[in-house]
Amino acid sequence: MDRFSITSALFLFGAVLCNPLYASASEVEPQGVRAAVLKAGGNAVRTKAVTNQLMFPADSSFAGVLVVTERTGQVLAVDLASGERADIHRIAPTGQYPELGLVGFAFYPDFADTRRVVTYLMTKPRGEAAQGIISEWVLAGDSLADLRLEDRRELLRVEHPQEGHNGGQLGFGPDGFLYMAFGDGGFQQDPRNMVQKTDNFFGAMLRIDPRNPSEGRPYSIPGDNPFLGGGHLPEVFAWGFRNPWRWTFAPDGRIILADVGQDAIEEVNLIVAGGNYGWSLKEGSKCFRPNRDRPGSCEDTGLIDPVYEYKRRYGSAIIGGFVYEGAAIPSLRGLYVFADHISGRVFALELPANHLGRGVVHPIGRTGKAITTLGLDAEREILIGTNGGRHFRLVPR
Ligand SMILES: [Ca+2]
Repeated sequence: MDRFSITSALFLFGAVLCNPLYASASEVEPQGVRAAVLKAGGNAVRTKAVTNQLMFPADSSFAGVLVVTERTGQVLAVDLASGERADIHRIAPTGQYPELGLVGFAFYPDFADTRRVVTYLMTKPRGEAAQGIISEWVLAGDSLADLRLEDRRELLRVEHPQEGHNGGQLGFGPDGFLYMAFGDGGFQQDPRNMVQKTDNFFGAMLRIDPRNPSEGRPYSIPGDNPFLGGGHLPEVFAWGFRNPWRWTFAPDGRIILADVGQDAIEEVNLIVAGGNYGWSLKEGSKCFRPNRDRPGSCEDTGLIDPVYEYKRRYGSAIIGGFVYEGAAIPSLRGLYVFADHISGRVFALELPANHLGRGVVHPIGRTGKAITTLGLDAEREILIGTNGGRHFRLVPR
């Protein structure tokens, strides 16, 4: 499977809403020693088809309503109780490349008072360069049928040399600041070496304060961002990523970021302020292109390796997930659940004490599905989105 094909699958989340009837539930077959332990503990898992209690890739719900975004630029709201759904917004066609589309959505922490949300749109208007646009909106309306995005305020616009590897997740941290992570902008090899240059946002996680515009920007730079004194752009919080396809805040506030590899290694990283996570000098813990900038060497001083990485035997495109906080599968509590798009495997990771440690993975099993994203329902149970729009919940066997 071509590595770009993952991206064609990443934006089909909303299709589930148009196809509420699904095939029967599909079993996850536990593999590996720990999976047997999980099973022995009475907590073996399987996947159960769900209809439309979904939120991909939105991070939050409000008043029982979930928001779903699609690659077509459509934003939908779904009433969890009734299954009723409504269009909130539809952005103009975004272009043909499969990684384009509405790839991120997040509620402000004070959404209940302000009704504000943010979106990340990747688009390529005809005759123009591809561009990533971060916008703030007000979600107006009182009933499902009335909901609509309005009063757009543009926070950030980044022109891309190519259309791929855009990341997509947006989220507010426990500190109230807005975080976002971009990929290297494509295509393979990071051909312009954009990530290790410090004059752009490619391959970087940003941290901004959109509530307080300042210095001519529609946002301000938090006073403790790591590069205020130089070394990178002041918005940058961490860098060195290839294509961070989904990251999350752990319950303890740590940032867990899954970075899709190119040739050999998929990785899970614990993000620290100012950290350089290596691409494309390294792919995972291995030197990838040691000679581009430093001929004859594999100098990787200061680069942070993943806390967990896996090779092609186990999959070819990581799908980041969440630390499990649900109640249905007690043995997964506190573990970071993630998946692989190509192999269909689902894993649970015991995170190490810090970003320099190594996690211990427990294979949960193979789903036989082309997993495109993971989500949470209102009870913080794990949802699995798959190519073609089918979605499943991870449940006890
Ligand atoms: Ca890395």
